[in-house]
Formats: sequence, structure tokens, C-alpha cells
Amino acid sequence: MAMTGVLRPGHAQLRVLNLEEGVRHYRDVLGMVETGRDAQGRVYLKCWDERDHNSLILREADSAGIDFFAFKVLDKATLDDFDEKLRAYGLETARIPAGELLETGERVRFEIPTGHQIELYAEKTAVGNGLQVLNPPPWTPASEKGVAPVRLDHCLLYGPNVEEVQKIFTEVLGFYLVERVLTPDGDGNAAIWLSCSHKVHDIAFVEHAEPGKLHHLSFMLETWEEVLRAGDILSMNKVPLDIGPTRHGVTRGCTIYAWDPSGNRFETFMGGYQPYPDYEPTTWTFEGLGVGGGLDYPQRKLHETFLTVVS
Ligand code: M3P
Ligand code: FE
Repeated sequence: MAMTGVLRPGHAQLRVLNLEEGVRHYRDVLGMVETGRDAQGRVYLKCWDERDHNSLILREADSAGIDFFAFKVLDKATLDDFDEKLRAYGLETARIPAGELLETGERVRFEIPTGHQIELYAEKTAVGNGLQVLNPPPWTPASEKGVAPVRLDHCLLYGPNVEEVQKIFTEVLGFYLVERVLTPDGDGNAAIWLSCSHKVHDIAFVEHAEPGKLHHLSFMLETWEEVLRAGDILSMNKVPLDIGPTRHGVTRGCTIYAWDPSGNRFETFMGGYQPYPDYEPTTWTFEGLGVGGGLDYPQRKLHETFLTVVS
């Protein structure tokens, strides 16, 4: 499909209880590349195959969770256009100057009704993926270090008013609904998976009373063998696993959910399918999330932590 408007998830800023412990987890166990530290003490990382300067920013704080999640848009004109459309829709936006995040251009930030801060930006320094662009090899030693996901792929956020958030993402930002889980009474959506691309989701939401919560940040691998290898590496490093390795019925992703040292859940996954905006969204009943295998297709059970543990 033509790629205009919102291109992809670009960065997430995560709160960790102990910075160096967080760095050890994301850099040494997950295998991300540390690309910088700023005057506030924040640490910047990227996955090996990402080309822009950073996709994960760690900030030490008293509580775990997510400060903001950002999408890269096509160019400056697109950024200005979205800013105008968000305001016309009735949302307040703020402009955060270029350079407030290292190697990152001006950002447009707004709060959505689930209580999350979402950002758009058009510019971030391209530092490359360690491969030359002329006749490159397929991988480098950096791509074999730790779990070594290729990119930050999506996040799942928990908060109230998911119906309003769906409208903002679909009517203003150009996303489309790929899958959903109905509420127990079948009247509304308990969960939605939204795409701005050809991916099965770029962001997802679950209806939840408490605003602004993070369910997981997700990192993409390319094969099922790599997901199993991730399970080995996480276990060798005593990283607590939540679910998996298994397959979600929802999105068909093959997955592991686990917790970082601060209690932020992260996912390493592969697969899914390639949806288009004209596809009819796949619908799961609330019961189907559990016994229908939506969450865990082989086991067909609703792991209790899925609905209760967030950061
Ligand atoms: C993902 C994913 C559920 C599926 C979640 C899906 C809640 O996290 O990456 O595909 O059933
Ligand atoms: Fe996920």
C-alpha cells in the first residue's frame, strides 16, 4: 500500500525503577544498541535493524510505565497537517521543540481519552543499521547479540474510552481496525488492534478503568526459532516470563510475554498476517479471547495476568 501520513511506531519512553538495571536488560539481554545519553540522564536505544537514532528511551522514575508513544510521519507538512486536524477534532496539542529528545525533530504531543500521551514527529537522524546501503550483507555480528529483535513493532495500552480513541486513530490519523474483542455483553469493544500500515497492528488498546497504563511494548523477530531462542535467553538471564512461547489467535502472532526488571511487560514475537484497509475486521467474542484461543490459541485459556497486570 502507499505509505503516506503516519509511517510507523517511532519511539516509546519507558519509566524504569533503576536505570542501569533497565539498560542491562534492554541492551545486554534484549540486545538493543545503546545510541546515547542526555543531560537529564535518559538512555537511548534502538533495535539493530532500525535506521533512525532511537526507538526506546529509558527514564529512571519512582514508578514503572510509559511516558509517551510516538509515530513517525512522512514529512514536516504532514506533521503540520495532523496538528491542525487534531485541533479541529477538538484535541489539545503541544509542540515540543527539536532536540528535546536526542537527534529527534519537533514533536506534536496530545493526550488521548485513554490517558496516554501520543506523539507525532517527522524527523530523526538516520544512523543506519550497521550495514552499508550498497551491496549489503544480510546481517552483522550486532544482529546476533542477545534476543536481537529487528524493530520496536507496536504497543498495547490499557485505559478508559477506547471507543473515542478508535475514532481519533481512524478518523484523524488514518489508521484502520484490523481485529477487535467484544465486551462480555457484546455491545462494544473490549479491545482493538489498529494498523497504519500493512502490519497486523501498530497500536492496540484494551478498555480498562485506570488511565494511562502500559500492557506491553513489542519487539519483532523474524522466525519462530528466534522466538524459542528468545525464550532460552530470557530464561538464562532469569527474566520472568508471563505467557508463552505460544501463538495468539488474535493477530496470529507467535509470542512470548515477559517482564523487565521494573515490571514493564514486553513482548518478543514473530508472524501475524498482512491486512489491507478494505478487509472486514476480525471479531472475537469476549469468551473467544479465552476458550476460543484469542489470547493463547494452543492452550485456549485466558491467563489471568492478561487482564490484571499492567504498569
Ligand atoms: C498481541 C500481538 C490477544 C492478543 C494480543 C496480541 C490479547 O500482543 O502482538 O499480536 O489476544
Ligand atoms: Fe503484542
